[in-house]
Amino acid sequence: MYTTELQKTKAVAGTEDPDKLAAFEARVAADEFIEPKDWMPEAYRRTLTRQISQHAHSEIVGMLPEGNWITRAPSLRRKAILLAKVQDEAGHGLYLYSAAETLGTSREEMIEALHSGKAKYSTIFNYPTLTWADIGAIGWLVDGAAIMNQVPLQRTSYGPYARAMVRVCKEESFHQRQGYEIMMHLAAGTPEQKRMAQDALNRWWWPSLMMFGPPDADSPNTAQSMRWRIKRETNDELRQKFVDITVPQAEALGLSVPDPVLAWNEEKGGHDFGEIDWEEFYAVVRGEGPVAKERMKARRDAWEEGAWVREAAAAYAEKHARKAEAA
Ligand code: BYC
Repeated sequence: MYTTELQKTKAVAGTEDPDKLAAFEARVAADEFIEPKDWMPEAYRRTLTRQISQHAHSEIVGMLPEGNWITRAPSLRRKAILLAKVQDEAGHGLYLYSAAETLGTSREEMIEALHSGKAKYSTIFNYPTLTWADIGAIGWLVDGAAIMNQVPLQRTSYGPYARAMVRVCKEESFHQRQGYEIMMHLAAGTPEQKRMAQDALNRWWWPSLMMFGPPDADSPNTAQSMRWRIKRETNDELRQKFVDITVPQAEALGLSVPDPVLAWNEEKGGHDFGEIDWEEFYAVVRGEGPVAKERMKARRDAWEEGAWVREAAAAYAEKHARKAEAA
């Protein structure tokens, strides 16, 4: 069994030293964390840099749809909560960029890859937030999907990524609850408010299911990432769990999930659900999402307009380094 796994890995890792690779594989198999200074196959380093940096970009781009609603939130309490949530997302981005930097790629290089369109970020953030109910739906569904994906990542094989996930998951749980609480208020409100909540669920349901990535059979990275314990559960497994947890939550709100095929399947102990529009998914991945251009423009503008802050911080750090040297 182990030899087979190793052979498969060799095919991916190509020219790696077989002894080092075998020792690495054994550590992963024993559930040891791999740390930044440890030897690792180049393909492992590349996959992690890709996944962690894309995860970081998602957190930062994910601030935009909700940030749009801070000034329009319906009360001071809602504004304060939303402001705190958006700040949390910035923090998640920072832990994740730091975790990715430990693999040897600088933050500037990662951000340049985002701005040039080379690096991806989650498809979900290419959809517009049209009403206040969308903020409820994002917390409930988008943060809910994010937690489902991130809880297993607390046990991912790369130490800095796993440790970043612990705090991220705690904060995401709060985010999910605040979104669900918004939905509870709207769903129990006036008929117009309930309609807004249903409309938000209709628009965010399918994009939330797409967050888990392509079906396992069409996912080029899953098999290797499962072997290296970067991913602990596959895209389809996590998607199924998300559907099974979320459907009763929609029922409790008195809202209906926009899927005519959705039904409990006693035999499999889970829901059957309709086919996801994978053409839409791949179009959004290619950068053709409804508000993709606005999102990238907002990020590029923020980077350019924030240049003076980075320069000031660098000048300050240099001044202190000089002082420390002189002392
Ligand atoms: N969107 O082989 P696959 C948040 C790409 S932020 C875009 O299955 P993998 C929040 C994939 O990158 C939460 N692209 O890939 C923030 C790959 O392309 P490349 C974000 C996607 O990596 C603010 C190709 O499709 N969470 O919650 O094994 C406010 C083939 O896919 C997507 C994370 O980033 C997608 N949805 O599995 C509120 C979690 N799906 O790179 C909330 C960490 C797939 O080979 N990431 N692609 O060219 C992961 O767990 C994994 O990377 C994925 C994909 C499950 C997403």
